Amino acid sequence: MGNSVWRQGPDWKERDAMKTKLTKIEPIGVDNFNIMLHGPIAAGKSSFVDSVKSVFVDHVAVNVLAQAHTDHSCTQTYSGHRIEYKGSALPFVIYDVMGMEDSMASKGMHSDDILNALKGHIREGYEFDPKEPLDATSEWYNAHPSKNEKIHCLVCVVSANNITLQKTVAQKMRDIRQQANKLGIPQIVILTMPDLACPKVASDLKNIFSSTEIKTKVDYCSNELGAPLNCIFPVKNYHSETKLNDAIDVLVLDALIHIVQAAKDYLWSLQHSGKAD
Ligand SMILES: Nc1nc2c(ncn2[C@@H]2O[C@H](COP(=O)(O)OP(=O)(O)OP(=O)(O)O)[C@@H](O)[C@H]2O)c(=O)[nH]1
Ligand SMILES: [Mg+2]
Repeated sequence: MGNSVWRQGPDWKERDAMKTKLTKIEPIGVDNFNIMLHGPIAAGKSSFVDSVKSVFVDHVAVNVLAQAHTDHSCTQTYSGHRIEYKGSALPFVIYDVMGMEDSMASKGMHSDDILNALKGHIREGYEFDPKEPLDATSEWYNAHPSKNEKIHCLVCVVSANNITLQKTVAQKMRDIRQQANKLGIPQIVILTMPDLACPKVASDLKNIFSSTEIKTKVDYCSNELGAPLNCIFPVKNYHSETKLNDAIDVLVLDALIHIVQAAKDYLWSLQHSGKAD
């Protein structure tokens, strides 16, 4: 393992400034930035929502959403998570979905539902049915979503520990990526569980940008998903910690700032291309 850095990461002392920055990024033409997470099962999607909550509530939000490892998706319901900070709601809502699995027919989320959700067709509270996507005649189907109900940034969550994606899952993720590209929706990749992928990172998270193991995983992710390297952010979620940790917070905030900024750029271009409804 060399000591040279593969990315100039965020400043580890900037936690509070980064939090303030996030409160000040204003949505353009909508009430909130709508962010949607997707990815394989047990990749750390719900843990990321919990980690973001923890950073802002100033204590570790214990296992509100995340579940211990299983072979099927624990998140079943489509729900948006809103976070309060200093008496006001933060300007983003994070939508958590069911994980994707190899055998689409059995347990995982249907790709069509990810597209339905991206376009704002799925109402919050909907229980995903892995056997079939939401039908347009269902009461849960929103046929005419407003721009406030559409997704403004899609975040793909992948575990660095279990990165070798099943071929069908990787293909599904590339398909979704293409569809989102067609809609012009920006995409960010979050690489979770870096602590399980590199002992040097497990002992000190601040080694993350000099870890060759993590760099290899970031490269793999980029190739496999077709995502540019500068759209991939390693994040360590809160999972066993009982106290906040500056380095965990800074990585979570760094990823979140890029997600929200990508959403803002997208909304700006919608407004300036006359496509905003
Ligand atoms: N060591 C470590 N464990 C993590 C990390 N992120 C998540 N986990 C653990 O991984 C497991 C799965 O996390 P979840 O957040 O439930 O994953 P998910 O993607 O929401 O899973 P589904 O909803 O079932 O698709 C939990 O036991 C988490 O505590 C991380 O960065 N490091
Ligand atoms: Mg989940």
